[in-house]
Amino acid sequence: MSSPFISPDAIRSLFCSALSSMYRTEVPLYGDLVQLVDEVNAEAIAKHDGFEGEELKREMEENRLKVERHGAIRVGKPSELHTLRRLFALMAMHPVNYYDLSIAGLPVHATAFRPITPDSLTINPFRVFTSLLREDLIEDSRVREITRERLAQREIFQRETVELITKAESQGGLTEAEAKELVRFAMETFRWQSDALVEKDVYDELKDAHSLVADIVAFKGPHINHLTPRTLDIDAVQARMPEKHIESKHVIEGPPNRQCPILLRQTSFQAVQEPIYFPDPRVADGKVVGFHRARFGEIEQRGVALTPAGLELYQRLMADAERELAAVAKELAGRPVDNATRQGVLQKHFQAFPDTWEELRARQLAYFRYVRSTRATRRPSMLEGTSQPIDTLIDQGIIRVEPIVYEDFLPASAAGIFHSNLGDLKNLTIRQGGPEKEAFEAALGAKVMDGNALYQAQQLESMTGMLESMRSNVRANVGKGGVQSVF
Ligand code: OOG
Ligand code: NI
Repeated sequence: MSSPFISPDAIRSLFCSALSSMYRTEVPLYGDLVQLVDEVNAEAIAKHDGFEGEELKREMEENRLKVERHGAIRVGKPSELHTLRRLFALMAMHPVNYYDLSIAGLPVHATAFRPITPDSLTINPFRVFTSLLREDLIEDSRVREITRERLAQREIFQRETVELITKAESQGGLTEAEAKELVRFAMETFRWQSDALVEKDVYDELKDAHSLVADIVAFKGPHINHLTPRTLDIDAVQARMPEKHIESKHVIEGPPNRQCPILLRQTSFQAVQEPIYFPDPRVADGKVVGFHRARFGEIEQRGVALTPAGLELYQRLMADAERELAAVAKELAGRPVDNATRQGVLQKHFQAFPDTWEELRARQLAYFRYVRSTRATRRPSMLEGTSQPIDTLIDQGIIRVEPIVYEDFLPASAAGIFHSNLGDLKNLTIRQGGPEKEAFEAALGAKVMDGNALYQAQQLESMTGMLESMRSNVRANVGKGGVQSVF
């Protein structure tokens, strides 16, 4: 009998699409960005027509690109993170990697909920970067007290959301109707709520301590603060923003432009200023107006996932480049280094990072998927009697190698993105704390997975899967031509 439940992948797609529609109406900038990204992606794909195989732009990728988004939210207390983990699990999204943002002066730590299997990622690679406030890093004891007290009172989930999560866990899934209900109620948690949880003077006090604390504690819900489409050419999108009257403000985070994109390049745009209403019993309608900046636009370009050796090289070159950029900034006497200068310095340092797929693979700097090429399917006799190294089979076009996309985030870029959108951080003092991964996992109610281990497993599985399929191909031909050896 077929299952009465819809697949977690389908629930994720419903959720992501509902969120995207909601965000489009809430933040018009998002709709404009998506339109521009779609245009640039279509052009990039057209330009690379016929160059299949090695490129990241496989056909599958093109399908996934149209829906690919990542969002971000910030929650205040452990129980909120815990319920989010249960909610996302129903959509086959699991916590991958631990991000300690205290090193960047931010009183939060984070993970990203995302699909983890290649099939799931192909269907819809939706991810949510999720931060949890670290009360222990708030310097001011009064602000810490307010934070604790206000967060204790708030409930960011609808009763129905929690009931449906519990139901799904006990019955092993959700019917399509139940899944739609879940998505509808869950949207309430993610949407913008302009009625603040706290009074104006409390908001001001929180904001004075740290605008991130105000953004997390002063509201009734953890409004999704951006929803990012993925582009194939971030430089082109950046260059064409003025055409669409979108103000591009910040430098591109991450590595420079390359023939073979690596990791993640991102750029974000100044958050919109929005009215918020504080409760105030002294005025006639019980509310006073104020303003808050929380929601912003962002785009990203994803490249190949790097091995630990590749990451080490990346970090070393980035550190060298940042040192040079710091010297440039000094000469500018406080004026920010512009994007062109930054990219030039990065390009120079990244000459030392191999930029062909062959070399990245040979030096084991990046992860690849090994697939049997269609040539091998059509000409099984090519495999008979062979005992050849994998590199020869790749050279002969029998095995095709494809880069594995980096599905995670970069701590330094994430920190930069927080900073560029929090406005002026008047008083950026937080306690020095160091990572608290165990406390984070205790709140989550699960261990965070290791992104690197996932890429490694994916590479290995593709290799064993491919070898197995070649063996059975050879076996099928025994008797037709006589096979002496199988690898
Ligand atoms: C999250 C910032 C991190 C990214 O793309 O690195 C992020 C936030 O501002 O809440 O989304
Ligand atoms: Ni982001």
